Amino acid sequence: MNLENDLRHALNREELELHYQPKVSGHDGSVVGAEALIRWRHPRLGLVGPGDFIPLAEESGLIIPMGRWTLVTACKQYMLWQAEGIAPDSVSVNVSMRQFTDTSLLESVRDVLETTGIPPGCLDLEITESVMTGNVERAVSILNGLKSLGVTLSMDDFGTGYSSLNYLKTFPIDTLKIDQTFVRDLSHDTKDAAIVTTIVTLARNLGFNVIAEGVESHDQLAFLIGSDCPLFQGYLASRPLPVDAFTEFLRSRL
Ligand code: G
Ligand code: G
Ligand code: MN
Ligand code: NA
Repeated sequence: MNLENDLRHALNREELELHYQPKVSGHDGSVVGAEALIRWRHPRLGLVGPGDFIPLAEESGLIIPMGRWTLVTACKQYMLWQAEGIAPDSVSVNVSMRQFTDTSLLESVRDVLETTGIPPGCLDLEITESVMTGNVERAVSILNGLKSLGVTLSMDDFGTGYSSLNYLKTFPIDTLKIDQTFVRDLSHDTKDAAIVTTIVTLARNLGFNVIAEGVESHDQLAFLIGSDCPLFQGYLASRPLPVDAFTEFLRSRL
């Protein structure tokens, strides 16, 4: 068995699928967004998570066509939700470092906007702080290029990487996603609580939106709402769901 070889065929054999996790307002439970999370339905191994194949896809370069497939699939799906009148404000797609630095990214995004007709402001790209570790001028220029297409940008896993506040100032991003490691022990760890309130203040003062990840309990949510961070993602609202189940979730929240 050779996983890399299997992965090579996964796209053509239509073994990849996107699950979606809602981004929710803690005030009224309304769904403001959907994050697309890739899964591989392997014929023998069953459902394989991205942690087990994204690194392989990055090494082999397969991440590039796979990333294109993810963009197209998520945007087409968004347009189906829109046609049904149940679309949230946006759909988010994760973009890894290798995809980010690939010269074809801008063209892929431009192309998907054109072919699917998704309003650019309804497509959100999630990047990580690792883009700050390479050539920063180049990173800023890529981000500006994406912004000029009208899509929004989220900084994923914020607080876990090289978060140079200096770079943050020059990055044209829209949203900070507070990493789940800070949220996990929020209710008992005063340091995590301090970090979360500080990130929220930072985001507010810089004019960014902010959302918390990995929210599992009402206690965590209550703290976040009290800290002016009502938007969240996490098992408390829903696990990532296969597309049909997620569509039902959207219908139920209307
Ligand atoms: O729920 P989960 O196991 O799906 O996600 C694990 C990791 O995989 C997260 O860091 C997430 O950002 C990443 N990931 C999920 N889907 C995609 C995708 O379509 N593209 C990329 N590059 N990363 C993804
Ligand atoms: O893209 P990102 O690195 O943020 O990926 C999010 C990861 O977190 C995915 O693997 C997703 O399945 C997982 N996740 C989402 N909500 C929760 C949660 O409430 N608790 C935990 N432990 N993991 C979560
Ligand atoms: Mn993400
Ligand atoms: Na994250």
